[in-house]
Amino acid sequence: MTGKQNTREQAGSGPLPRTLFRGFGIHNSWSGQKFPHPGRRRPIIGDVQVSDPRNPILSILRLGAELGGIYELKVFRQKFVFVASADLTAELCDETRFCKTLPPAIGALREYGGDGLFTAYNDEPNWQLAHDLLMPAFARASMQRYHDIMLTTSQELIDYWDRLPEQRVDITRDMTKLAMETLSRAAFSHDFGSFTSERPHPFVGAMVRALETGRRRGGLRAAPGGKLLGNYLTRRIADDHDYANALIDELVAERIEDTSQHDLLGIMLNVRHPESGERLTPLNIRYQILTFLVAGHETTAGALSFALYFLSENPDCLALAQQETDEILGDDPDAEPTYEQVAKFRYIRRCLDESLRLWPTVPAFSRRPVSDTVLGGRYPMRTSDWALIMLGQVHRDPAVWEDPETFDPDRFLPDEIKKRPAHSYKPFGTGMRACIGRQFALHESVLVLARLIHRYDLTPDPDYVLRVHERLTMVPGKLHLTLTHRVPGAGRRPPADHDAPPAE
Ligand code: MNH
Repeated sequence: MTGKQNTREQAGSGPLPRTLFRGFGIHNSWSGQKFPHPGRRRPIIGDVQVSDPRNPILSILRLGAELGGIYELKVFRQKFVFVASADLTAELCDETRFCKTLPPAIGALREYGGDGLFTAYNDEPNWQLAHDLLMPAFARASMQRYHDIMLTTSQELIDYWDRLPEQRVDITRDMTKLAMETLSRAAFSHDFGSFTSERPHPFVGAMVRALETGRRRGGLRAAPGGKLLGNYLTRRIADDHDYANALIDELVAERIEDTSQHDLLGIMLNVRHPESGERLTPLNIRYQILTFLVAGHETTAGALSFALYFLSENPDCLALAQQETDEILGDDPDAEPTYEQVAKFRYIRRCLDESLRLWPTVPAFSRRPVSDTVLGGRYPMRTSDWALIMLGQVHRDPAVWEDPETFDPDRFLPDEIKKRPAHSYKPFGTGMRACIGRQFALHESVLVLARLIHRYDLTPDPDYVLRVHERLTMVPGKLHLTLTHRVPGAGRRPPADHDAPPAE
């Protein structure tokens, strides 16, 4: 956390007992309360050895599996509290009592994201300003324009796949290209040419390195010598940061003269707030561009990749989804869905929802109380205390989800959703700081899935075992699928020789 956050968010006050010595000097001390933690804790360094620094979220999910609805890890003087149960999550999602906070790893991202939408503090004026200015860019009229872009980029993907000599494709790589291209064209009217090169755009690699370093530096803050090491890490990734900034300059430079585009960048550069007349500053615009590049593509790429993985592993679900595309799109494998048709792929949407249940690509978000309170009737929380909601666990809480490891899209039938308690499914976060791009991501994902499975059958490698990678977000690692062209509607049609007279 930066000094700023200390003054903003650590001003704990109120009637809770101060446990002077037990929690003293610990960041996020929860007044010295102890929660279950994994393994044997070492003096001073705490649980640092049990978690894997390269895959922190995956190792926490593994370690936390047996620890119940709330547990902790301590790394030097930094305590992390994790919430894994649906009932505590529902409480933390109550906006009258709790709000978003930036844990150290996200706080460290402010070096790149500044007061951009994702990394802004709740009360920073630029959050409200950018939110008000950019919300219309996600309203229905804008989505219609993005729809056409999504059709074009998905066609480029299809052309690229159809040209390949063998149709065994790297799904995560190609979904990343697709989502990057869609986002950059929709938001910035910029073509990155992702499908004309073998590798995804180097921006992704640069950002992975830069943000990973930020995350590590955030984790180091509470360690002895952490600051020095942090400065070293900062210098090491300076090139990546320069690279990202140059890219952003390029995006902006293209547009200084051209004020005709009403995309996200056009709004940021040219539109004033309807009431206050305020505009975003050039520095804030830079933060927003980076935020949208990062937040807007890998999350969606991961969601698409997991959905394709689950469909390929569940042939019955794939068959039902393909049948739906045949009903809506007909027998032409090149058919493009209209904007209105995208909302009609109900079964495909359920497959996507179910994928995001099992593998939410943004794996966690953080909450803190707006004033001192008690969580779950028994855990006092001061405003300086915060908890990470671990979606991978909440979405498998056996109190809510029957047979939670099974991929079953029908959990998202309207009647089933109604039966579940509120806030038991939160892949897009919650409240005023929930995902601004949710509709964009859902529209893109359903459209792309529909087109792809309408056109292709998907065959996984026979010995593939899902291995999740932590990049900026969670994505399936080394996922290859073999595509075979299908004949849409073939399953429905009577045999080809149905006109022939009976054989006897
Ligand atoms: Mn998105 C916030 C998940 C796609 C832009 N996004 C969030 C949060 C989650 C999330 C969770 C809340 C984090 C928190 O509380 O700290 N987002 C997703 C997922 C997908 C996704 C799972 C795809 C699937 N997000 C997108 C897309 C865009 C986008 C696409 C842009 C076009 N998301 C954002 C922005 C925020 C955000 C911007 C921050 C919003 C705010 O705080 O005002």
